[in-house]
Amino acid sequence: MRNFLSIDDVPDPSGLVNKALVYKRQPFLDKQLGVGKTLGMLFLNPSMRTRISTQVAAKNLGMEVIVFNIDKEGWQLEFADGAVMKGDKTEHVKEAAAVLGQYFSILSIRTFPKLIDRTDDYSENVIQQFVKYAGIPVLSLESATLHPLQSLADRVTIKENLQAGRRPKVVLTWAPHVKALPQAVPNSFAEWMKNWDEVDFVITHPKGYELDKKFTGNSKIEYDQNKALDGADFVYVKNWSSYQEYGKIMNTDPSWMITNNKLANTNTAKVMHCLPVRRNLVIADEVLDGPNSIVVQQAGNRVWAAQAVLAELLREN
Ligand code: AN0
Ligand code: CP
Repeated sequence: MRNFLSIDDVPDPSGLVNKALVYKRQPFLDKQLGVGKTLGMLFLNPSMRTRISTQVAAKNLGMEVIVFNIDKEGWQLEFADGAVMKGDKTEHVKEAAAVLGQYFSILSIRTFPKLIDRTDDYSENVIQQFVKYAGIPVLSLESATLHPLQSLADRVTIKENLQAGRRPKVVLTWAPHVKALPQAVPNSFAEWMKNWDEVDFVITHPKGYELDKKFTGNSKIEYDQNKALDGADFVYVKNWSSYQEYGKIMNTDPSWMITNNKLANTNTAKVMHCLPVRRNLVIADEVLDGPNSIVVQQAGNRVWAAQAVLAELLREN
């Protein structure tokens, strides 16, 4: 594994899940593996879980970590090839990435989509230029279209909660939100679920919220949320803005919020969300405070997912 930008970089996703679960039992198993190695963490956008869990993971492996909030503390970067840099951009990614590549063993980056130009966002221009010019392995901390560290932790969490002898129904449901959010989390979750032969995967959302087929493939779409939730074992809740009408909010129907009533016909489904979650807009208090929410366990597993990925990058580079 050279980089970790999507599931396509992972030769054996189930093996990586198992490695994460090994680190959960033995956090310091490989505490020498990263000694003398440095992880650079570059943030172009906010983060709590990804930032902290990846730092903890790196430290468990003996790595040093340097965090750089480039959006707030760095020079403004130019990404366009051939730009005449007379505006507000001080430095081109060609130099910035190449320089950072000299300082670190692994470079990790969070870069959200702008949600204006779909072609530009879906080209993954920002993270791909870091890959091109840094010359060291690059780890995604959520890019324009994918959040693979999240999805790996999600799969770890589902695996931990499987009922023996039962093939689970996993439902990804859209829920309302007041802001236009990226498709990265649902795109990525769909990739990691459709690749997993131990689950039945269904996506439900209002019309107009279809995700890019590149990520969902032949996954089943059920537009009736109640039908989709029927018999579900896991309900993964997430808002995203439209891919078709790119970056737009097409629907704010509060009846899509996840409540206990919505979950009544599930198989006492476990409820998941990547967090941060807006209470009583996306998921009701009664669900988040109830016995079937596993959102905190899910966020906890971010450490072990990141540790499994960092260990692979350290071993193979
Ligand atoms: C971001 C998103 O939806 O991609 C990050 C989630 C991990 N969420 C928000 O901006 C609220
Ligand atoms: N789930 C997630 O990536 O959270 P943060 O945005 O806080 O990192």
